[in-house]
Amino acid sequence: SPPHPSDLPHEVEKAGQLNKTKIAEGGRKLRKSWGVSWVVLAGNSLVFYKDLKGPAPASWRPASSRPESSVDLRGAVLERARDLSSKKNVIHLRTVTGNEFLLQSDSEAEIQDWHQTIKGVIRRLDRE
Ligand code: I3S
Repeated sequence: SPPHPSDLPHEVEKAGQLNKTKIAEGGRKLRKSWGVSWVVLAGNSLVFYKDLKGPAPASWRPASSRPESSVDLRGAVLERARDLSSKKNVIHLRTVTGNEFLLQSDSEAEIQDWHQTIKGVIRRLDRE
């Protein structure tokens, strides 16, 4: 069975629902495919879970769901996406391995908060 959140080694800094698309893999451009994900920022990673059908879970981690993927934030670059999407409130994340993601929220305040919080983790890792 999946670990209970309290058994996990890292504290969750932020979690929530975002629209997400991967736009590059290892530096190779991918065709966009937007979808809804549960995104969890914990430790040095951004972790993506499949969206749940139905109401939002009470806890940050959808019960009995395994992460779809996880991104190592060490050396990553995060910017507001200017010309990469017609959508509003989009951030662009590029990892050292050349994987690139767009994350989008209908709420400008939410995407600003994600931007600042993820930036904080990247800066902390840069100083280590
Ligand atoms: O950057 P693009 O290629 O204009 O991205 C759009 C397309 O991926 C489109 O899919 P199809 O080309 O398969 O029809 C998506 O539906 C759009 O959402 C993408 O643009 P936005 O601006 O929404 O990121």
